[in-house]
Amino acid sequence: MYPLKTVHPSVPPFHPPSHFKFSSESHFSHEPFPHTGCSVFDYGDLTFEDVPRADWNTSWSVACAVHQVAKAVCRVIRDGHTCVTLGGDHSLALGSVFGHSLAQQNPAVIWVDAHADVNTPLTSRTGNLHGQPVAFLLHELQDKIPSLSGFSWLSPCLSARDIVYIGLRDVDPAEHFILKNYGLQYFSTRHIDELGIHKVMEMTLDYLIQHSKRSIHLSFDIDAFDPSLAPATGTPVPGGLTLREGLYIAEELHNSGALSALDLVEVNPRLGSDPNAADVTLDLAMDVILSCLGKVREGMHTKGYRLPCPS
Ligand code: 5AB
Ligand code: MN
Ligand code: MN
Ligand code: MN
Repeated sequence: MYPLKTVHPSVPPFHPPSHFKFSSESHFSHEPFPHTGCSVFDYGDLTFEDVPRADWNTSWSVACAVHQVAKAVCRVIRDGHTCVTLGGDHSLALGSVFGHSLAQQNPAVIWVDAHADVNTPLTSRTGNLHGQPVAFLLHELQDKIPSLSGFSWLSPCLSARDIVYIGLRDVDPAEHFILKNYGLQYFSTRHIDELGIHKVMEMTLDYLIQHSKRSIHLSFDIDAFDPSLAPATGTPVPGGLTLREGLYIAEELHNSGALSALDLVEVNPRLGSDPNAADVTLDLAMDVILSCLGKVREGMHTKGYRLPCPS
């Protein structure tokens, strides 16, 4: 039997914050979340103003939306909870990581993704803001970022040494330049092939945590997985993580005890070639979230559990 440790779900006392509601959808469940023993408070959906189609990809509309995300994530973490943010495209991490950094000093970021999302507005060949959030967040790149309308609330909150990438396999030339020249730590899928996911996680946590106690922000882009597992996403790239690698990352982050925020992004139920695409992708996203919150593959039982005896 390995590891020699027994897992009991513990249900910590949970008090839903009385002062805070996003929408009438807010909902507190006293039932432990399935398989995890966690209590869950659904803060509801954020509501965004309607944006005319012509403005969909303008920085202003994205900036307003992610500013709301930042304020929301900050409050959830200040309330003492682990914040799960569901997306939606990866530009939301601009808000979630910034919001996390307002609530807790110097969070460490683990960016699980096929892509490095570190283009600047001047290097991006697509103009997609979801390919750029890391560049906006890094102190080291600030002199390379033009001022964009709507982003005056945002200031860089990460240094290059605060982030580790896992799963990279589609990196633009300018992004590769940035990774190499600014000393960003990354494990591409080739590194995972070489080292195994166990070693990759050990090195990631050693590098980010060392002796200091700091909180972890996991920004998990579903396209890190192989497209055969996660077809309903916008920019699938062949040769991705296996289910077991993805779950191992999530379980290790739960075991670290330091996970304060989780983004699960780039799930788009409208995409994918067959009718099952959305369902399998959503199930996979759910599996990652549950593992981050304490679900373990070996199974679990409650502390006072007794086997029934025949009467
Ligand atoms: B995602 C690309 N590098 O900048 C770009 O899905 C892809 O959040 C970005 O990781 C993919 O548009 C963004 C070509
Ligand atoms: Mn991404
Ligand atoms: Mn991606
Ligand atoms: Mn994508």
